[in-house]
Amino acid sequence: TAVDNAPAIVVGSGYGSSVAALRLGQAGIRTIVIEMGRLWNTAGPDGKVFCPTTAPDQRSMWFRTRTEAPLATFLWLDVVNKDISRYPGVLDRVHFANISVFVGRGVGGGSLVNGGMAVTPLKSYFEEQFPSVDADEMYGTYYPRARSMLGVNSIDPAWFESTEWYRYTRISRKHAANAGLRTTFVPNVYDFGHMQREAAGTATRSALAGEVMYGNNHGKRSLDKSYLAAALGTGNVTIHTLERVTSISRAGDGTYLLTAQRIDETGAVVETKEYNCTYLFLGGGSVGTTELLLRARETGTLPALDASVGTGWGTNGNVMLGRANHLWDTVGVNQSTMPVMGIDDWANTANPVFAEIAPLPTGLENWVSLYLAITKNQERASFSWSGGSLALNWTPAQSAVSSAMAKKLFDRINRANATIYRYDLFGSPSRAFADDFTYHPLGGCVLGRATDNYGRVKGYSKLYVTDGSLVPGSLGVNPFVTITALAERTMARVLVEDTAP
Ligand code: FAE
Repeated sequence: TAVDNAPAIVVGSGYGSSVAALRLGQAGIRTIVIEMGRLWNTAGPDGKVFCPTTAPDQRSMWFRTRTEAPLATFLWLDVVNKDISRYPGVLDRVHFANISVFVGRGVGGGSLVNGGMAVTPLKSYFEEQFPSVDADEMYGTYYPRARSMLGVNSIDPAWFESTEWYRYTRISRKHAANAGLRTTFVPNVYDFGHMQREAAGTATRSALAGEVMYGNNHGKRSLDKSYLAAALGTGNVTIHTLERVTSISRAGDGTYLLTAQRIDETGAVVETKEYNCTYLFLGGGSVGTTELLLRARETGTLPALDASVGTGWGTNGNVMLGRANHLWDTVGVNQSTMPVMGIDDWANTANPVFAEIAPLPTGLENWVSLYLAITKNQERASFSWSGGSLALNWTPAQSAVSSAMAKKLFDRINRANATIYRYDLFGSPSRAFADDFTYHPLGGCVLGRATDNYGRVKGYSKLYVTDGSLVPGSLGVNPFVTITALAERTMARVLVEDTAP
């Protein structure tokens, strides 16, 4: 087979990889981005790029015959999930023994499917998690750079107070206030100007049409519209899609050799490709990057990788739950899918929780207040490579730590409002807390342990990690702004120190 050469290769096209691709391209370095998902830019037979959330089709999920939405049921009826045909759809749910991980697949990675919440963590907690990183430099330079490149904006507070589309958020705010809890606005990359035009009927609805997890057809500034568009604009970056990197090794001259499998839309491998590069940037996400490195260490293709590769993994303490409201506390038929507010009880050292007020746009009044709680869960797990596949030793007891913390907070809210939990949302009866999945997989190649302080992988030169696997399992808030800012910091350093002729 022919070998495709480039000075730099970037694996994946999520946050970490998109930053790497843009900064390499701007530095005049020819770069190939290899992404296992498809490019989401062509409309299907219905005239839309992404399928509707309420009527998911093959575009919704990565090679499934049935969708696997986080909310499995409603009133215990199996009304949420639908049969679909196998196709490289945009959302994947990666199953491990006791936890599953939701990830985006396609050019733009998680930015295609996520809720767009663009939150900068508390500086004090960032310092706790990243003691070796200069926090002043992060908060003075790299966070602002990331936010501006990502197109972060905030909802107009006056519109928020008046629009029917955020009634569900205002109800949850009231219930939190009744328990003496503080709420805070969270910024987003969804264009709130567009959203207001959706509400006014002058723009095509996306956030106001229930779209989020299976992609937004309008309004959201996903990476393909920000970093990756700019990367392609340099003229130095090429993106190869539907190609999955399966192995990495090192040639005698110190360059890297990659094997990638190109698949068609049925998932069949149609070509095995070889790539060769001098600089290799891994941005496959916490699971994707850790899998590649662990496999390389365990199968002996990169034997000098550090023993800590595969360790330090956490869920960012994610738990989802719903509360049942009183009949007079309607959340509204109309709900925007983009969350804009969180209950901030992180300063409560006995039980730190940051809980996002999430939508449940079922198209009818459901009296549900839904939340994604981010808890300060200190539990960590490790990946292993055995029998040709990736395993993760996260246990149900480790998830129970998150649920217990969420329960403490929401018991307070329920007491203050004389309300109860909803038990019908997550599959099996009487389950109030969904702690068996995470949207925020973090760690596996932790900064300063598996890599140096800038994401340079220990044991090898010119090999870098730029994604969520650098974060040691917890951030306290949604992770993508931090992943982006850390990648900016890595690229600023690497392009000065490592690529000089
Ligand atoms: P990621 O964005 O996952 O990108 C990795 C890319 O690499 C993917 O496109 C993969 O297909 C590709 N890839 C992996 N392995 C390979 C391989 N071997 N060969 C080729 N390609 C490969 O990584 N975060 C927030 O901050 N705010 C939110 O509101 C938010 N909401 C979320 C909602 C949902 C439903 C989900 C699933 C996640 C959400 N997140 C949110 C998390 C956020 O999307 C996630 O932290 C980032 O996307 C992680 O960025 P990475 O660069 O690490």
